[in-house]
Amino acid sequence: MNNYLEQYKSDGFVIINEGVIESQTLDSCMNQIPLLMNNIYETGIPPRKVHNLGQPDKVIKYDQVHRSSIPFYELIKCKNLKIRLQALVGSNSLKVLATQLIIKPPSNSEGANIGWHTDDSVWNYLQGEVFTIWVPLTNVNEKTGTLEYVQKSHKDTHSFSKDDVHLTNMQTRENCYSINQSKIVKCNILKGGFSIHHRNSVHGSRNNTTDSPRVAFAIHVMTENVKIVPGLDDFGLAQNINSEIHHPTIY
Ligand SMILES: O=C(O)CCC(=O)C(=O)O
Repeated sequence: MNNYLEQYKSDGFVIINEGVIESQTLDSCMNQIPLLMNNIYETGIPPRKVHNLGQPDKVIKYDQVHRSSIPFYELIKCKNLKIRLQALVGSNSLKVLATQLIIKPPSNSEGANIGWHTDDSVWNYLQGEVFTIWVPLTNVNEKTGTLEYVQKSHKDTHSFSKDDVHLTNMQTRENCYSINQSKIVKCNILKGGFSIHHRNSVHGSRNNTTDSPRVAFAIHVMTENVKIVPGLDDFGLAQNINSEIHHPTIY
């Protein structure tokens, strides 16, 4: 087993702080943001949902941005990422389930952070190997409101609610869930690196105290070892599973 995989299995996440994704690929995505903010979608397909657009003190989020904007699709398909993921994950295949573009403005307001949650709390319709690749488009550190993980929390049982987990607030969640502060690991990642987290790993991110927006692209992926639970809303997954626009293949 490779070291990164061992770390992922032990901690519930792994941080690859190496220049895997080329700057040009990340910059092309950053250059799309003004277009997206003006509802201009290169492919003609709108994102599934846009949250908080026009609200400067809140996290702005675009769901399924990869089908609206070509550079995000190209990032998913980038060769270096594919090679690293193939070596690290070791599955026969890896496909995109969903993506999110998360833009966190510099602000100390309550709506400008992301409360503790697990991705699992919205994946009740899926059993098996689904996880998240978190790609910051710029350098991230504590000041930018980077992603924070609770080490080994994937081994615990959680009861996070199913509301839009990426838009809940950190302060409220800290009151509801007791987090072991000594287990928190903050992602300090230079541009080109990324992290991977388990579906049951607790994570969240605080306010951005810099002068520029913190931008990250979350790619939720599934291996061949995944099953759709019958009888639940699967958000069109079964119907579109073979569509490269909706669910691109990484390898
Ligand atoms: O970008 C963030 O701060 C949160 C990301 C997240 O929750 C996720 O990728 O699952």
